[in-house]
Amino acid sequence: MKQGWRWYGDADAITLKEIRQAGVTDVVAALYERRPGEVWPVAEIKARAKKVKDAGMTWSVVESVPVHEDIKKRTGDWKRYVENYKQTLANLAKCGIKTVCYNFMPVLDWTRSNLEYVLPDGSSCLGYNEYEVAAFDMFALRRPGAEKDYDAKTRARARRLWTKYTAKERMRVQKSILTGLPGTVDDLTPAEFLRELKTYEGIDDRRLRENMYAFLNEISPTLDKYGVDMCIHPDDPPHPIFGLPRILSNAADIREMVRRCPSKHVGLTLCTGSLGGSLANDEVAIFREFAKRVFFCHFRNLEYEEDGVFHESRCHLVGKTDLPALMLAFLKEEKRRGKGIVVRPDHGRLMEIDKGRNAYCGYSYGGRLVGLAELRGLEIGLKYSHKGL
Ligand code: DNO
Repeated sequence: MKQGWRWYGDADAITLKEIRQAGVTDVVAALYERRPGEVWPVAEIKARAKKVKDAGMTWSVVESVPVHEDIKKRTGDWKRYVENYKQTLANLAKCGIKTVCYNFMPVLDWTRSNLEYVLPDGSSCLGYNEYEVAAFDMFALRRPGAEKDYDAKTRARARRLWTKYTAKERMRVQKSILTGLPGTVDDLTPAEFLRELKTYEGIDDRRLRENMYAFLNEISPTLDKYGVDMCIHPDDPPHPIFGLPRILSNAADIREMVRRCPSKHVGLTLCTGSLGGSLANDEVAIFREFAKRVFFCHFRNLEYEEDGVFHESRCHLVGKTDLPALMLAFLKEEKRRGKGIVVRPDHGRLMEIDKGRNAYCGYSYGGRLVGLAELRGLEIGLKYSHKGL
């Protein structure tokens, strides 16, 4: 397991020195200051890579090169953005960075309804409650036609919840959804969000899928030429949201992508927490089925209160995903390849030692330090008990 860590560049509250002291060898970063659709210049990539190298590590994975909304919709300037995307990939490859994470979720990236879910010990983590999301959709955003997307039970429960919530709690849900997580491209107001949603009118599930396969096949010659591995980040939550289609949520979606996009460089970021957002997904089975196409991993875990309501686990190894079984399959795949795969501890609790540090939500030092140590311990333990791994 190559130990990875997401670093947000100079704006990050966590320093490269601290990251190195966590045991990290591989830094996961991006040129966050570049807007979606822009070409990433070689000089800027080199400068960032040098900083990481000077700190004793390697910038080996990009998370993310965002896909411009025009590409997802195939409208406006999409052709130019595809060319720019190819140029960015070529530039990254020229600097030796050949693993690129991205997603194909319309408008919103990653969505949570609670960025400060407080655990009994006072630390906090990220949470998701589908009733809060439904309530926000119907009663705060008032998206036209939203009611049609929820069954009677969800509508009733969402209404009860919203009536009970104080203005502060409602605002917490809104901010969690619209200002999103780091890596999200833009923070939106409800009015802007509604406007963005409108631009997806007429783009249904099938259309969005076709657009994604077309995009991947358009960039495939570049991937093949430079040996760049494109690893899509699964949808989170892994189902349609706010009337928007979501097309990479489960094994069937991955299977279809792989079938339609033959380049062996079209693959997956195995994100246990995102796939784990549906009780129907089996993350270990997904890893086993697509092992050859997994180029990067996010490992963490979820604790469910009930279907549709969950928060991140206290321990990266315990919860919805059978992380020990996954790690075993992962180590076997590394052995088969004869080389390591980068894993980053995905998110971590905000603990006492992080308070006042202004760390990005989910991207604390202490929480990820613990997460990475747990993963490393599991790896060592499994290698000890499974000789030859
Ligand atoms: C959240 C992240 C995602 C991820 C993007 C990749 O914490 O895992 O925002 O970076 O979806 O494109």
